[in-house]
Amino acid sequence: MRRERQQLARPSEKAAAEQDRVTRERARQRIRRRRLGLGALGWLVASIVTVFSWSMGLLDVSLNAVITMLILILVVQLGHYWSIRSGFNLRLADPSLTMPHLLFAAAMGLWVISRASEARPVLLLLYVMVMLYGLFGLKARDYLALAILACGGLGMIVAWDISSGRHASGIQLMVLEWIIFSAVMLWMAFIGSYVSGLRDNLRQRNQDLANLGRRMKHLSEHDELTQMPNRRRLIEQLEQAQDSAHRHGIGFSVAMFDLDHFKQVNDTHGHGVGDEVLEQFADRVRQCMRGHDQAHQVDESMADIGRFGGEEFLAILPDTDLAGAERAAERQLERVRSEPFSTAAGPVNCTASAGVAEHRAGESLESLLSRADRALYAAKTNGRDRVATESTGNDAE
Ligand SMILES: Nc1nc2c(ncn2[C@@H]2O[C@H](COP(=O)(O)OP(=O)(O)OP(=O)(O)O)[C@@H](O)[C@H]2O)c(=O)[nH]1
Ligand SMILES: [Mg+2]
Repeated sequence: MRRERQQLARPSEKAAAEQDRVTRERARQRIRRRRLGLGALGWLVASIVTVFSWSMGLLDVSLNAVITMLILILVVQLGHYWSIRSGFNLRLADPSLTMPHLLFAAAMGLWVISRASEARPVLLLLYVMVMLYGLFGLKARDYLALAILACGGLGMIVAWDISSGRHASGIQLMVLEWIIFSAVMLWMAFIGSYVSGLRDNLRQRNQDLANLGRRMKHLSEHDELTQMPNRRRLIEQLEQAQDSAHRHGIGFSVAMFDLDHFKQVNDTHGHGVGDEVLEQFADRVRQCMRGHDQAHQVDESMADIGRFGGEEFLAILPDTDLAGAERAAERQLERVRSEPFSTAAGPVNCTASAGVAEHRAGESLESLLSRADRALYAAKTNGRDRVATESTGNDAE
């Protein structure tokens, strides 16, 4: 029960990353559905033109063949729609299914063109229109392969027409058609590779921007010297702990640490050595908070600790009462005094004091922090290198 409540209070980073991935995948699926709708519109136009050409006697095919073609197109479109809707496409190497879609379009287009006579030049334009669909979805290499396939396919049709004596009167025209079609296809492959380059650049920039955003967020929330959460982040974490206390009844305590006579360390050894002591102090309290299982545990609770100010550190201990917080703080101080800090100026002895306070229901953060601060002051006035609570402070006064 205790663990479950902690999960509620602070969803793990893994779950947040998974949620992020799911949101991104959903957005991609929406784009795929939109592109499928656009493609379906292209198919509709191509089908209407094909049926119209057939009704005018410009296609050498039977009614059954036309109906079969239309049914096939419909089935493929519905299948494509279903695979995106059900998420089946996500199991495939290319979830957008652009290449299979275009291969199908190429097969259909070549078949219609092979059955056309005078209407062939016009129908070739339709073929180009269908190929445009791949411009935004295919990699440059795939697009070039598709263009070569289309040129080769049309070349075979032309060669077959010539060898079989069909359209014998217009051989030059057919060859010219093929050359122009090939030129257009290759030109589109070139444009496709350019667009693909632009897309890659855009993706890379988005990625860089997202990384930069993450880096900025990290910098704005962490202290440069110790890499610990800074005051701003600690305040956010305190607000979360307060919210959790309000909503789920999970109380928390805070422990404020301050190095003793740290000014002397700076004055005696210099600011650089002072920085080294601060860094090592941060490492020690971090390790100490982690406990044995590397899960940031204090007694059974998850703890946050960060640099609250110059040489002042704050630990937030969820689900921990005053006595538990005192014990945790004692352990920290024990670890700090256990051995000197190893610095460029040699070993430096430095202790710390701590003031702890337990959050009271409905209490503001200002009030909680000022109670912890008063307790810290009491620890200092009572001789330093010790833990104090607010009541210790009263005793001292
Ligand atoms: N090296 C270094 N020193 C810092 C940093 N931030 C604050 N300080 C120093 O910390 C010292 C704090 O001094 P005081 O507030 O007088 O406290 P103290 O000497 O630790 O004495 P008590 O806390 O009362 O035991 C000052 O000398 C600050 O310059 C920092 O990032 N690096
Ligand atoms: Mg100090």
